[in-house]
Amino acid sequence: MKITDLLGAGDINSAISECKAPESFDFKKFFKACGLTKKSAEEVRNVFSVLDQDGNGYIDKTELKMFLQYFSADARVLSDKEAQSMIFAADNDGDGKIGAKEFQQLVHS
Ligand SMILES: [Ca+2]
Ligand SMILES: [Ca+2]
Repeated sequence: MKITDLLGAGDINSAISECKAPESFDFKKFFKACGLTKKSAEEVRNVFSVLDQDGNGYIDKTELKMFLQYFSADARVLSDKEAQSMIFAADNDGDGKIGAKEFQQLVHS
């Protein structure tokens, strides 16, 4: 499944263009701009499975740094700080990774 099967291409583009500047990534704004917050739990889970590139059930920091590129191939890489802040917000069980349920809770929080 591709991300564009799940979210509108126009919404993705505007979400990405809002965080072009270094250190400007705000996951709450991004989820809203790309339309993810309006999706059902199941749809959010499908997006999660795209973001979990190696399919191990978690989005880790390495995968998270590539986060924007899963939405658009020419988007920038997130900084350690940006990736870490999203993990910090999502990681309820403290394992340092984002699980499917944690991701869904983060999107719908
Ligand atoms: Ca993974
Ligand atoms: Ca976790």
